[in-house]
Amino acid sequence: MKNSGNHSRRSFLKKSAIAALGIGVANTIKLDGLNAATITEEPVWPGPEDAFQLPALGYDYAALEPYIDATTMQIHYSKHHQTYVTKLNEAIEKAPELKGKSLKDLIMHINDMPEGVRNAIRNHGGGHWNHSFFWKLMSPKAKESLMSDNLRMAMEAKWQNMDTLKAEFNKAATGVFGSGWAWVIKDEAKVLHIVSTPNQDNPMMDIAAQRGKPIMGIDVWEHAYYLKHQNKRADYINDFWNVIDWKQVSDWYEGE
Ligand code: MN3
Repeated sequence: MKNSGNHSRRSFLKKSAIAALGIGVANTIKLDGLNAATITEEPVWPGPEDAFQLPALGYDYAALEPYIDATTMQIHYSKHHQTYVTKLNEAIEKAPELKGKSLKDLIMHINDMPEGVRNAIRNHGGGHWNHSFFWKLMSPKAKESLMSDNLRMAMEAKWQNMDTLKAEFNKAATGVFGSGWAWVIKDEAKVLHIVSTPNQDNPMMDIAAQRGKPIMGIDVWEHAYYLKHQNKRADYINDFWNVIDWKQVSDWYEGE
């Protein structure tokens, strides 16, 4: 799950710091607090049990190479996604009546959110949901993953074949102006559609232009690809097709 190289480096730095400061075992708890801010690269969430947390990535940062590079994965997951989680929790601290609600429940009811935190829930709640979905959608074993018969039939009913789906999806993803996402969603009749959303909006949100449940999607914020692909978003989108876990997409399609 974690990048083992970085983990070893962190362990080494931590031990070095302990040695350098001459701090014994009895004081390591205090030092751990210091580490969380200064040395640890992995996210640390010190909040209460019911706070939102960064989900496990499920694979190594380098696992999606050469399509998505390890540095992008590390920064995207441990910095960008963590920031959405932290800021979502900060918003909920300001509106404690929201505590205990599921992330899905929050983002499906943006219009009902207290005005003071509405934008924060929209941006950071959306960011948390979207990225949690994105990490699960991608897999180092993508090439062995198969689409279910039902998903294939739904896909062919809409686009006739994969090539057409790919062309339409790529057009939507390339066409997002600025930061946002392109998605394949299913509506209540399980019919598929391609949509895009700005910023961290999500098609399940009550504010979305076309609503539905995502079964596939791509983050086209520059932070998702700039280190490797620079300004060539289309190249990133093409690479992305190599890391889609079709078994996972099928499970989302078959599910409620
Ligand atoms: Mn992102």
